[in-house]
Amino acid sequence: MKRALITGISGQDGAYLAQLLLSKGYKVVGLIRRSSTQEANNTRLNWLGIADDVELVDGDLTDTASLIRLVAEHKPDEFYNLAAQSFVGSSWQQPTLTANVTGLGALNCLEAIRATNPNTRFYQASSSEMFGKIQAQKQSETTPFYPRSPYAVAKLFAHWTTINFRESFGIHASSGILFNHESPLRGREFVTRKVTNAVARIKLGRQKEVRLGNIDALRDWGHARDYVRAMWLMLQQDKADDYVVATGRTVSIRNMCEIAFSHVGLKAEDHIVIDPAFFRPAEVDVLLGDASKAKNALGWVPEITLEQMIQEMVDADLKRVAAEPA
Ligand code: NDP
Ligand code: GDR
Repeated sequence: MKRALITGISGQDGAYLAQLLLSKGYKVVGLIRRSSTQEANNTRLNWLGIADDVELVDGDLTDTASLIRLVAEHKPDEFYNLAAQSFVGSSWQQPTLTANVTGLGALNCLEAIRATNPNTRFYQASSSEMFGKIQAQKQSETTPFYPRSPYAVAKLFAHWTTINFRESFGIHASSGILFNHESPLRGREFVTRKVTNAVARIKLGRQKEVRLGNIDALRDWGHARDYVRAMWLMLQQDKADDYVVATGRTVSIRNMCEIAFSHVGLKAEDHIVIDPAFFRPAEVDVLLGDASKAKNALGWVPEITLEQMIQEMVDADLKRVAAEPA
């Protein structure tokens, strides 16, 4: 039985990745940080019905000793580092925390592997945000980076550290440069889920409008279920490498809103209010990924369209909102 350690298991991707690995017969250990409301750690795992099938262990990405102990104890075949302060907007409010968790956290994981079990294969959750102010119309593994937020700068540190540990110590360390991916398990602060949740609440008469920032930004959106499959495929290769994971289609926030509102027979323009509070100090205007390498080397292609995903998210939010007290 293969063993996997996942940091960030309580997050969107951690939950879907745990589900995928369990379906492949893995023993899954998930790192969670101590909180005064432990049940929050299980929300997404419960949603997928797998909370009882994974082992949750205490630790923190900023506490190298906890990572060393966990790798030494569990000797994972595969280590997926998905934990991060992952909200770009918050990274201007908490840049030092973001650097510590999202940047140095990856180094701490790699140090734990290097010190205790160098044969563990490592996956780093890199991000299309590293392309930032884009230097090519379609971004691939060879496109130069231009980060535009403390989050993206921290991810870039983690990305190059992953490559450096591969080249310096021969660790099987791969980096997935994943473009935006969403699902019904997406946090409500991210724009797709903010919109699908608002659509459900407006449809059910709980609110009238949704306040948004720059709705002209363009994103290449996929489904988290498709994207965790790419993570797993990367660690099954003989050689570690870096891969862009994207759909190759870019859509504005405005158009994404139209897809979401029209699913319940409403018009987006009747309910969107532009609010300067949601504009960012520096914006990433457009992202569009070229995932040819992942297609050719891993045989990975996305299976779920943006329309299918947004409709799934709206339907899930309609159920959740209907179950909440008015
Ligand atoms: P989420 O925000 O849903 O999950 C983040 C996870 O990190 C949570 O489990 C959170 O725990 C955990 N975490 C935060 N700080 C710490 C810490 N100090 N120690 C241990 N765990 C911590 O993110 P996603 O699932 O969407 O993303 C997964 C990874 O992929 C992240 O690294 C993200 O930056 C990256 N990424 C995501 C993309 C996307 O579109 N979703 C695209 C590209 C990259 P808690 O529940 O306690 O807060
Ligand atoms: P992003 O996702 O920053 O791309 O990072 P987010 O959904 O937060 O923003 C996408 C775009 O929408 C614009 N926007 C708004 N965003 C939010 N959150 N709220 C709003 O009200 C709003 N109005 C407009 C933003 O300005 C932006 O242009 C996500 C995260 O998952 C990262 O962890 C990951 O690395 C990248 O995707 C790839």
